[in-house]
Amino acid sequence: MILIRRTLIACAVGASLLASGLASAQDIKPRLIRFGYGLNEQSNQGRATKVLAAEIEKLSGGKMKLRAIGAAALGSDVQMQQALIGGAQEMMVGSTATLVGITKEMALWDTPFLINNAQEADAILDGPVGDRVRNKLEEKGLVGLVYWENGFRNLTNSKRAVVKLEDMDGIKLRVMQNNVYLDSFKTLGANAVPLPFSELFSALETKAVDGQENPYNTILSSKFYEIQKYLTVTNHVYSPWIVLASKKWWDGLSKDEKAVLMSAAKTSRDFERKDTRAEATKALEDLKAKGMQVNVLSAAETARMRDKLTRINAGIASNVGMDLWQDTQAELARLRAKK
Ligand code: TK8
Repeated sequence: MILIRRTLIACAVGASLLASGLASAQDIKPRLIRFGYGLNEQSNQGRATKVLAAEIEKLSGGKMKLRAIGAAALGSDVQMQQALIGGAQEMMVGSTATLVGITKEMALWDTPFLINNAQEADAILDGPVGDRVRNKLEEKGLVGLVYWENGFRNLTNSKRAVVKLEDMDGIKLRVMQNNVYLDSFKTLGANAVPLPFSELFSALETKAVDGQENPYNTILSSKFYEIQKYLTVTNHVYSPWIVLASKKWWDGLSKDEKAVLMSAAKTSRDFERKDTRAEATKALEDLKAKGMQVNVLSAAETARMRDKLTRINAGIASNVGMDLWQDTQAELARLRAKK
């Protein structure tokens, strides 16, 4: 009898210990953040994601944990955006161009030849113009934290070297899922087809499309050199990425948690831009070494390209709003006059 009693007491004590053990284990269980991205782990996107994860872990003292999932394993940019809006996924990084269907002001970043160099990119994206565009996301269920650099986009294809504009005639060119890109490349004579990035490699490999356009870094990290012979340096647009959070989820975070994420996002941005720029300066040589045939579009042909594409600008301006368009032009003029 005494033995039974002792055992019962021991069990009760054991159970309560277990319960309190569980409770404290729950207290320290980190807040898990599923963070999706489209490129592979070895890319500039993958490297900056690691910095973001480490910074969040450090600043939160291990209370928040980023689970990074690359190579579009959580879906294409567009699919992830929808998952964030619905609250099924917490965070992602992806192209601003695929957000235009949600927030029309994002089309500003698709303006051909809008930004001339890295200094202008930083000043515009991190300044009032960039903030204005970023903040527009909130009413659509997204929070834009910071812009990362995707970079200046260049043209690749498997058909022929593009030396003059006419060489683009009939080239089946994959573009991002975005009307500005679609119109731009149709205007230039290409047969533009919108496709998610996650389907691009196999579309190029099977020759469903002949070409695509992306920064050097991506042509390298996604191994497009294996299936694309020709690279034409066009620098036709500066393309940003944006780090996003689900607003549904964000609204449930504490002030401290939001501050951790914002600060970590800024650290990741500063790293990402430096890292991307360093890689871009070497990437062209790497791509040549991998066997790509590279040509730089001449100044005269670039001028023709610009000229044709100014037709697109009026449409972008009315899409993003005349006010934002004019403020951007004024800000750029101010930056250019400073020099
Ligand atoms: C990766 C994309 C990519 C973009 C594209 O998910 O789609 O061409 O440049 O970086 O966001």
